[in-house]
Amino acid sequence: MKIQNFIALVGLIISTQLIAQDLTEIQISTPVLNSADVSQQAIEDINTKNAIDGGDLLKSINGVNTIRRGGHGLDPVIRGQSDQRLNSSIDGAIVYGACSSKMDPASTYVNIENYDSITVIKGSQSVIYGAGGPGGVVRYERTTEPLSQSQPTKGDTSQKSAYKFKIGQTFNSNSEGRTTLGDYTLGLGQAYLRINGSYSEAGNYETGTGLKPLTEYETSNYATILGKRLDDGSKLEFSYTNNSQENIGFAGLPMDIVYSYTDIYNLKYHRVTPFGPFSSMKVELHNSDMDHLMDNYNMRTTNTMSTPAASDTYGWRVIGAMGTGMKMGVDYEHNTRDAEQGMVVSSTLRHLTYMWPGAEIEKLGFFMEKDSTISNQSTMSYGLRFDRVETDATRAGDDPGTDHMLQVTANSLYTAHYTGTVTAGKRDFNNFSGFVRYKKTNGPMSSYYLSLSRNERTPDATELFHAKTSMAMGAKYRLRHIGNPNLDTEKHTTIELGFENMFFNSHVNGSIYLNDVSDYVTTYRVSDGTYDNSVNDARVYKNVDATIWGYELSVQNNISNNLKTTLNLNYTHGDDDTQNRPLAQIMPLSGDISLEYQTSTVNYGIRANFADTQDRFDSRVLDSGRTGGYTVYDVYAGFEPSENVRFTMGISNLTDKRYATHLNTSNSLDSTADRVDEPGRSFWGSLIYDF
Ligand SMILES: [Cu+2]
Repeated sequence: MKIQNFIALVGLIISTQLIAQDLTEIQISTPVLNSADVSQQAIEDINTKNAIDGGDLLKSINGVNTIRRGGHGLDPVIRGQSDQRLNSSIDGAIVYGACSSKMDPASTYVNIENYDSITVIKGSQSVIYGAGGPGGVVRYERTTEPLSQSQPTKGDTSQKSAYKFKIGQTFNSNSEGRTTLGDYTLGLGQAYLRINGSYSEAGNYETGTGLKPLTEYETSNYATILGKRLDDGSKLEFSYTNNSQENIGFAGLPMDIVYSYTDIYNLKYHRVTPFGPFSSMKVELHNSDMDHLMDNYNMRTTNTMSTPAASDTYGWRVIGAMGTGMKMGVDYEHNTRDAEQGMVVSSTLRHLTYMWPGAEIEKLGFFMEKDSTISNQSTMSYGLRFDRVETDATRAGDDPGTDHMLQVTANSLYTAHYTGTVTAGKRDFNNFSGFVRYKKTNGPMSSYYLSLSRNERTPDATELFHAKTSMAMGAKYRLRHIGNPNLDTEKHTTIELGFENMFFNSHVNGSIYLNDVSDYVTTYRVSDGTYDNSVNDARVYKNVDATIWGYELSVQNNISNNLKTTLNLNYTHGDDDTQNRPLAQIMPLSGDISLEYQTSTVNYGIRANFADTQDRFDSRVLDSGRTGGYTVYDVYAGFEPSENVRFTMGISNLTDKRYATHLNTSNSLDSTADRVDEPGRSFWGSLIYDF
């Protein structure tokens, strides 16, 4: 299948009610056409550009925007929520980045050519994918089956030599970026061995004005997957993934990645025969270890800062299916994050603070979810989740040294910037989340749903414990970034209406939501932008009340059998009700409109991507300021000269326009640019050979 179903598939993917229903189906008796196949197609069919990483790929989905800090590591935002407010998993492993400056949100570790499917659930429409995650769920997965099952033409189980092989090469002219990929599966009857890998590198890209911000990167990714379908049809699979990133430039940050080395291990047992009260069940174990080093020595002319960091996570989940449409389970995860702030003081590199002072967050969750059929046309779905969360900062009282007065404990920084004597210690949280959703289907292209949800999230390691110190610069502490160990949990209550219908021959699909948040965790400066108080100039955190509302809308029209248009729109509006100001990092009205022609072997398309001006911003910490609107154009084409060969090419940003999304961070290196601009015009292409 090719582009002809791209629009319909993306429609399926982004339609939260469908995805939520499909995903909660954990019956996995046979590899039938399920949501995994749908999304698997989608990852191949979102080929109207060469995606840099997982975040860049997600931008192809309406309602997902990204924060850009450099050429790599695009940070996805769904409904105004990013980073730890999205529950991101890689092959089921929960991944927390190892960088306290957000160089590596989870999606960064996805070299997309190595994955088969991507699933996005916007908002709180399911409780089985971990604690918190009010913005939604993002899952990257590989789907491997014995070749005897997935490839009947090649996989004669009597033959020992069944295999699949894919190789490919991509290029981008602008950054001189290229990715080489390979994917090999060896079938051994009901067992399989899959090895895949990719290597990517790119130089600094050029913006529409000819500026070349520091955006180069180099990454490699490989994985080994060993699995087997057991005699009863159950599946046992082990996978190991190695991701390596080196010399990643961030024009939008004070430092760059020297290296990030990641190992991810997964063990999965998906049982399809009854066990106790369960008709089927999933048992999964995961572990991820990350080592990260950032500095401003390696790729810049300065040499003052160096921060080693690490993030280690392990966990497991057990989910069982019972009766009709009922799932229940338990999950657990334990994350430890460490970072040490190093700075050259009086020409000696000194360890100033434990910036993530042994930050440990442990979560134990119990959940149940059920889909009930009320009538032929209507279903009621609901879920409940309880999380016991424990947080600690085991090194908050540790003194990193006594050689210099700038060497301080994390506790002394919390105390300097918050009320009273603040000592980070062990805290417990009891979090309750849940949803109820009513869906009515009137026909194949006609339905609506109404949902009400609550999502409770414990603040993350940075929000609670970050301890970055600085000297006073002109009697101000602007560079300090201090977490608040006394933050409360964030409570999101959301009402959402979704609909799908045919209007004037167009397939219209959309959702509108209102999210009322108690104790939203926000970052700010007490000086309120006046910068006249030395201590209050630091970046700190507090809980506020907030309101976020918005919509996603998609309209598809078939002009003829081969010609289609699609309009995607998304809008988010965020208010900090306590401080009576806009929330930071909120994308204005944006979207795209495309015209596509396709047959079974070729496709051509032109697309305009646009965003409105954003006048609502909070420039104290995160926003650069007001952002102008823009429209940029892409053209693309794809060819399948034979069943095994796929060739795509295109030009992105056709008019070489200089622009930046409102979410992009300030450019800290180029004086002529106020923020990290998006790439200018680029010719790109890819050639994939599958045999
Ligand atoms: Cu970093």
